[in-house]
Amino acid sequence: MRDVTTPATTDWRVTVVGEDRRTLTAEDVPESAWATRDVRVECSTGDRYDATWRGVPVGDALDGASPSPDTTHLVFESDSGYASCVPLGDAIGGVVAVERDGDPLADVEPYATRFVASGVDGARFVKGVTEVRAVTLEPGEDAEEYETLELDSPDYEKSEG
Ligand SMILES: Nc1nc2c(c(=O)[nH]1)N[C@H]1C(S)=C(S)[C@@H](COP(=O)(O)O)O[C@H]1N2
Ligand SMILES: [Mo]
Repeated sequence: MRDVTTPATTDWRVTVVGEDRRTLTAEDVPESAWATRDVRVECSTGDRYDATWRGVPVGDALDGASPSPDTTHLVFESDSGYASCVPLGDAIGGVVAVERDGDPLADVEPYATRFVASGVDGARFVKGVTEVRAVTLEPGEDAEEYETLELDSPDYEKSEG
């Protein structure tokens, strides 16, 4: 399905919300701005696999949206409503992946984007990420209140793991 005028990766769009709001698209993020991460996907059921992911570094994506210096967590939200809330320090080294093991996600999965980061459990690797939001939690505030890990679209039925 590729031709010479269309880049390998299918259409995707992710809005990053800090003090500013910035939308990243497949068209305006060049591959030269991508990074590669080897990240294990591990479910609480014990299923796991290792993969090499390429995509937009979370830190770079965030920088463009002028996050508050008080930011403590990032909320990753999918178009299905599934959402995870990850401590900034864990999320910042991750990527909004658009490729896994050399394949555009959109070619092999029903979603085109996915958050992954080392040291974060697989349940928080939101598939079909459409929004990344910087939030500031008060001390003692529960990150899980910002999450919707159960609500799932059947479109995202796991193909493995
Ligand atoms: N949007 C969305 N993302 C999701 C899920 C989901 O149901 N919906 N399941 C999560 C869970 S519980 C796990 S363990 C991993 C599974 O990823 P895999 O399909 O690559 O094994 O995706 C996570 N990301
Ligand atoms: Mo899971």
